[in-house]
Amino acid sequence: MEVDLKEQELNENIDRGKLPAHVAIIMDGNGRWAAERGLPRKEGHRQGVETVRNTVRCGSDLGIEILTLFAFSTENWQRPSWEVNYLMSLPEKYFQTELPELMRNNVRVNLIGEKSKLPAKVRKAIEEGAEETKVNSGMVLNFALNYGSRSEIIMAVNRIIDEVAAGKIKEKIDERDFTRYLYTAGIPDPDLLIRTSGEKRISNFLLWQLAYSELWFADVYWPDFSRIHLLEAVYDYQLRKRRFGKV
Ligand code: V0D
Repeated sequence: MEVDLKEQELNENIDRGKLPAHVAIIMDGNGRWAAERGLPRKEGHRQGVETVRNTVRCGSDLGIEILTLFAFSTENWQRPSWEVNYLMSLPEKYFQTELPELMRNNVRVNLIGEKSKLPAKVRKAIEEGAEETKVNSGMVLNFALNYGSRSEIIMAVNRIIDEVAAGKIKEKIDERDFTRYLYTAGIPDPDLLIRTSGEKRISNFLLWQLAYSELWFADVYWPDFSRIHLLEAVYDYQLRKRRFGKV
C-alpha cells in the first residue's frame, strides 16, 4: 500500500508511550457519502463496514487499548424500515468475515447499549461474537448498539433507586459509585472522541463519560476515514496534552 509523506511524518512523530488509551468514534456520514456518488444508502453502510475493518486494524496496530464505535443509536429506529433491517444484518455479517482477523489481532469485542430491545438474531450474533473473542487480551472493541446516553443515565438512576429500596446500597452515592450502573461500568472514560463528516455535536453519545475527553472532528465522511485521519487525531491529541502539561 502507498504511504504518503504526511502519514510517515505522523507515524514518526506520534509518541507510542502516550497514546490515548480509549478512543471513541461517532461513525457519521455513510448516507451522505453514498448520495454524493449517486449510490444507494446501503452502499454507504457497506463501505462503512470496510472502514470499521481498517480502523480496528489501525487502532490495534497502533496500540490503542479500547476503541468504541457508535454503530446504532436509539434514535436510528426512526429510519426507514428497509434501512433498519439492513443495518441489523451487519453485526452477523461482520463476525462472519472479521472473526479470523479479530482472533489473529487478539481483539476482544464488547457491546454497550440496550441489548434487550434488539432483534433476537442480532443479539445472538453479538453474544456469540463477544463469547468467541473473550479469550483475547489485546484491544477491546466496543460497539455501541441501540445506545442513547440520556436513557443510559436514567436506567442507572432507576437501578440505584431499586437497590436503595431493596436495602442493597446506602442512600448516598458518589461519582465513582454512579459509573458502576452505566453500560460502560469498568471501562475507563474515552481520552479522545472523533466524529466524522464535519458535524460538531455529541448527539447523545457517552454524555457522562466524555466530560474530560479531547474532541476531534474529521471533515471526511465515515467511508473515507482512514489511517491518516486516525493518526492526525492522535497526533493532535498529544500536542494538546503536551501544551496542557506545560502550564
Ligand atoms: C453502519 C458505519 C459494524 C456505521 C459502520 C446494527 C453504520 C457500519 C457493526 C457491528 C454498522 C455491530 C456490533 C457488532 C459487530 C459489528 C455495525 C451497525 C451498523 C448497526 F457486535 N458495523 N456496523 N452495526 N455500520
